[in-house]
Amino acid sequence: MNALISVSDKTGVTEFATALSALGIKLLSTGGTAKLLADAGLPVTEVAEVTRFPEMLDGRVKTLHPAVHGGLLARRDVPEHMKALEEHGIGTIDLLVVNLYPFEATVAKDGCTLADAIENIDIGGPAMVRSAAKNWRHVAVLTDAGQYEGVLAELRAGEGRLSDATRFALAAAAFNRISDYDAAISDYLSSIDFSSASDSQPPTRGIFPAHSNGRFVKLQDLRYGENPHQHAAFYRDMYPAPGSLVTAEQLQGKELSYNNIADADAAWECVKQFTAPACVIVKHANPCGVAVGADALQAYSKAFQTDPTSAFGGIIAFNVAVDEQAAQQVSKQFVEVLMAPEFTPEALAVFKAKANVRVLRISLEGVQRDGKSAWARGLNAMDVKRVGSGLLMQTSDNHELALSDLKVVTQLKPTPEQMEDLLFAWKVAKFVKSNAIVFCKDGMTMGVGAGQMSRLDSARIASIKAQHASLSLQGSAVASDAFFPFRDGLDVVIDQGATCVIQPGGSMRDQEVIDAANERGVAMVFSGVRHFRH
Ligand code: 93A
Repeated sequence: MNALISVSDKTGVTEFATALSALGIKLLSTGGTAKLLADAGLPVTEVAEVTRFPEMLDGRVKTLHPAVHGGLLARRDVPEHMKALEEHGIGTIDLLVVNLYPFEATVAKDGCTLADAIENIDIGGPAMVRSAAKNWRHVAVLTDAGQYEGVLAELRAGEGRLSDATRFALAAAAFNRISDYDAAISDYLSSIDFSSASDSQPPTRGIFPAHSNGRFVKLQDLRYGENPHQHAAFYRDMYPAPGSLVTAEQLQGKELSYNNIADADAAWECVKQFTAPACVIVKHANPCGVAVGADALQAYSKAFQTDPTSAFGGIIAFNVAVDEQAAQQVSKQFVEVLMAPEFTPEALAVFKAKANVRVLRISLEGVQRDGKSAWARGLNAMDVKRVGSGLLMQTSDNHELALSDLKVVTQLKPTPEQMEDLLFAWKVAKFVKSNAIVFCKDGMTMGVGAGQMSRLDSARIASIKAQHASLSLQGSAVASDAFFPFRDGLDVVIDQGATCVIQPGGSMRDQEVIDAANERGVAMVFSGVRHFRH
């Protein structure tokens, strides 16, 4: 049995080749890999000896030869194929170990020029991988160091043989790898502004490539979709952003459902915005309670007060570690999913008693929220929506408001405390489905009106919510995700007790709305930014 080993990432390959050699498998290898193995004292034949052709063109042509591809592609069960090999003095290659030139890592580096990228497009490697994978009935192909251990165990147990199922699975994995690799090349090349490419400078890259090859890797099949009669699966981007939901580790609880995942994402993205300890409770993709506090317990208790009815069966996210006290308080309510960057052992012990609660730990390390580096990190900093047979892509709505962006438009100016509540309300409104009206006071939501076709109705609903929770809206701050088209919506929130309002401005009737605010003695600021969320 012959193995051809040609790897760029040489992690673990010496140990693997040593084990193959000990099983009596003959080793063939390309220049750099052959040298490494020979230096380790392994008997290895250079591919150049087999092809009777030196590696040429700076290594661009190493294995692109019938002596290699014949050995990979010949069907062992077709006598004519085996006769042809014999006639041309070609030996079979039964095991192929290849990992490719590091194209993805190269283009992810700052300062990568077009020439660097091009030189890192592997041609011979993928060609061999395709040949071997096509001939999976007779050839096993490994494309990742993570596969060495399992294959070795099976080879040892099967006296040098792998099962059909294993070879088939390896072939599927190989085509996945090639497909991801080609997608990375195609995404990169089609994102480049060619006129900006030079020998010494990295080219300018657009945010959106001409083709969308954004590849997703399946994480799991789901029991069902949004409704039980729909089928569903969960995928992650090929290059997930740090701190994104797909990087979560589930510590306990039932399997996540489709709706759990969608809601968990909304809660997690919202809570990530805050620097003070914060808690977000989500139901049906909308926050029904958001608060900041001195610690997890206080943030949760405040968030829960907003709308205890809706919080039942909620998805709860924290941006700080959950300790025992917070855990005990949370476990008094029915929770579907709980997320935090950390849980103390005592907190985890509290949840142990509630085996169904899905507890997710998501690291916040390396979380960047600048839109600029979005492309380098892949699709995950993108917001992607499917429409019939199409795709809408946009950079995610990660705009952060600075105090200097705000324009006070009324005679009354907000006090520093009011300003704090306004900014808090604004952060929450960004995560509420439009039309969004959010009442806040003292770092907590007091009433959330979400997803209505009219802003006026959202204002009314937010007020009703506060009444249901017996919260007083006297002296509250209100955020509106888009401008008030008329004064009526503003009048509703002032009638309820709001004393300051934040909204983007920009309506034809801004003056009417500003006049109304002045007439009724409330402070209003324009943010200049809209946060529609559909
Ligand atoms: O330059 S290539 O596209 N031309 C080839 O013929 C070829 N054959 C193998 N790249 C080629 N390879 C790649 O070389 C493999 O995919 C592997 O990544 C790398 C291993 O080279 P070395 O053993 O010299 O370090």
